[in-house]
Amino acid sequence: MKDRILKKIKESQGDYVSGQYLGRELGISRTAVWKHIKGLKEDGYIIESSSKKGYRLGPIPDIITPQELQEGLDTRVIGREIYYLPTVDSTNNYAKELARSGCGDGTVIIADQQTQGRGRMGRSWHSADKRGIWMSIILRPPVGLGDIQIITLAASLAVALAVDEIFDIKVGIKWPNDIVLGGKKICGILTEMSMEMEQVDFLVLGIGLNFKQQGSDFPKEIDDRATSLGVYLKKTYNLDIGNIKRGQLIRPILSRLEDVYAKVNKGAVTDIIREWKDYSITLGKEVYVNFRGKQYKGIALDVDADGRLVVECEDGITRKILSGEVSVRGILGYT
Ligand code: BTX
Repeated sequence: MKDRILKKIKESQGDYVSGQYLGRELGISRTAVWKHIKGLKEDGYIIESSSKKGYRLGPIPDIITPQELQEGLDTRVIGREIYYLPTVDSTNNYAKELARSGCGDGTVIIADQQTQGRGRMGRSWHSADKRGIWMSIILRPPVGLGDIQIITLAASLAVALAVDEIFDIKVGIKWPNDIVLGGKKICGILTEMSMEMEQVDFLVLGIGLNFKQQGSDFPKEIDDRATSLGVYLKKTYNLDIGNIKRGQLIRPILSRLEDVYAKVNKGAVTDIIREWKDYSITLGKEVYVNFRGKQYKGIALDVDADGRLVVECEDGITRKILSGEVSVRGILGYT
């Protein structure tokens, strides 16, 4: 009912709508209307109330509820179901629970804040309140285990394409899926999966994208390696993104994700790799890689059809790395 009231007061485009009219249209009492309006205000909407004229919606704030995100979302699978949480330990944890209880392909879990955001290999991910995009997408791909790495690459490609579309800037992707601007990380992706009888049951793509943080919002330990879109755009183009809502970037990310996910499911893996390479800042660079417990220095030559990084190591052997740590020369020395 709250959603229907919101829709009605949005439709009036800044004019007052009386409680009586809303009650009549929706078949509820004026007191019930008032209660739902109170709920909408608690969600963060600015609604002016006048005893004579009724209710009027103010400018829409930076809210990431399903109602806001789904308005204008052009996807068929990704984000058709969205769970919003003001705060959560980790959207990936929440997503895994939800996936086990049987939710659909493309379900999105999004939070304003994470108290225990997770990175890869047990590391933590700093997720300040309303400053970034902290979301997880549950996928149930009909593909085999071998294509999981491609989906991970495809996810970073989707973020890169969306950032390009909205801000007209070209990010770099450090293999497999760190997104970098000006040598610093703006986005990390944590892919987790559950197998059943040797089949992929579900996959959780956790995307953490620094959006509106100021430089001082990052803890000391990471401020030499982390930045946000806001800091980068201000510094490079003197562009202030204070008024841009997270939803304006979340929707294109979900749309581009739907495109690349469809391509993976169709088997169009070479298209994904080709597009991914266009953003790569790893290929052609000197890298350090960990391979079966040992560290090697070499040159990153290519990404193969399985999404593995092909590295020509100093000992003359070419190794194919499926996952793990890669340090690239030129990103803060080696990062
Ligand atoms: P990662 O292991 O590549 O990166 C983690 C490392 O990055 C940390 O050890 C720290 O040095 C640095 N770091 C921590 N926070 C930030 C930040 N906000 N910006 C830049 N650098 C940072 C990358 O892991 C994968 C991160 C995925 C995060 C998403 S958020 C939604 C979902 N839920 C969840 O718990 N994780 C994912």
